[in-house]
Amino acid sequence: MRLSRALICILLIAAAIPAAFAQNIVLRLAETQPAAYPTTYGDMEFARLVKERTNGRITIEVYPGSQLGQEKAVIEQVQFGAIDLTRVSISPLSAFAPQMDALQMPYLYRDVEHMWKALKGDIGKELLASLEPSGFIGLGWYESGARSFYNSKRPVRTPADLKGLKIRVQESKLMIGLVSAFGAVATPMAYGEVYSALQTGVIDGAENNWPSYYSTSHYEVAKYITLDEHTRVPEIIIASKISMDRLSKADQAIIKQAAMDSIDYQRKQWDIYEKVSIDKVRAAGNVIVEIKDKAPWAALMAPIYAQQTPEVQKLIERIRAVK
Ligand code: GTR
Repeated sequence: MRLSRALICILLIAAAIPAAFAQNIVLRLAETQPAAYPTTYGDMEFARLVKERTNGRITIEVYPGSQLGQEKAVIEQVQFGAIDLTRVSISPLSAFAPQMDALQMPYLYRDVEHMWKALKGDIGKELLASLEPSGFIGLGWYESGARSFYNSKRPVRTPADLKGLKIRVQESKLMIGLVSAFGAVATPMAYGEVYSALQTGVIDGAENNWPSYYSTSHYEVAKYITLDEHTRVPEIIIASKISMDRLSKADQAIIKQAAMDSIDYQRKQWDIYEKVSIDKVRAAGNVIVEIKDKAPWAALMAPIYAQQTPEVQKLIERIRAVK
């Protein structure tokens, strides 16, 4: 029996379809920030690069706005493979990987470039790799500016003005210690609950970077912001080791490289959004207290440094030595 050419073509295509489908992979990425936010823009760029470099075979679906849960719960799910990827702050991640605390020490970096030199150099590479025994594959870092205090009660000009204020912190031991060392009452709470807690007076204030202060509308209910810039807390993209182990080595490499290649894009988006946030908050008439001399603030952080494990102390020394 001779098959016509057309029939052969149809048979070949039909045979290829299941194979192509079988190869298609969809990975879910959880993002706590809204769709219009620089970390989410970074996630989208990461997803775009993966799609392009696998000719559409791997799709990363980005779920912004905490659709897949609040950060701590998401990290747990990534650990046991229920969520494939997430972009989180290293603050909550440090509960799962305490060495990460080295990166969020108060008044550690001389400036933003110092932080990026550490992240892009050996220290950053080692810290990404150090996550594997905890069930994560560290893929890359994103910018998150500097964090400062804001509250609904009064202008804070000195650390003494923070005394007794109930300040929300991320679910991080280091952050609880830090805020307590300033004399405030640290209240750990998920990000998504902070707005109503401020509004109802359950807490007096919180601390975050400009884009978060603005995009969450916290600035509308906590009018006093003090630019003490106590920490720079990098954001991180992590994958579930369980999810990554299911992929070929070649696909793992594409994903790792794409995450790294999305960093510069995210940093640019960060700068743009940070400026917009500052302008919007100024225009709203908020009270912005500048801190010229941060030395008295930094001095209060000595006990936090003293409490760190030898492993974190060593990392801190190495970060400080980065020129
Ligand atoms: C933001 C960060 C979020 C979240 C939040 C918080 O700056 O982008 O991932 O950690 O802070 O304070 O909970």
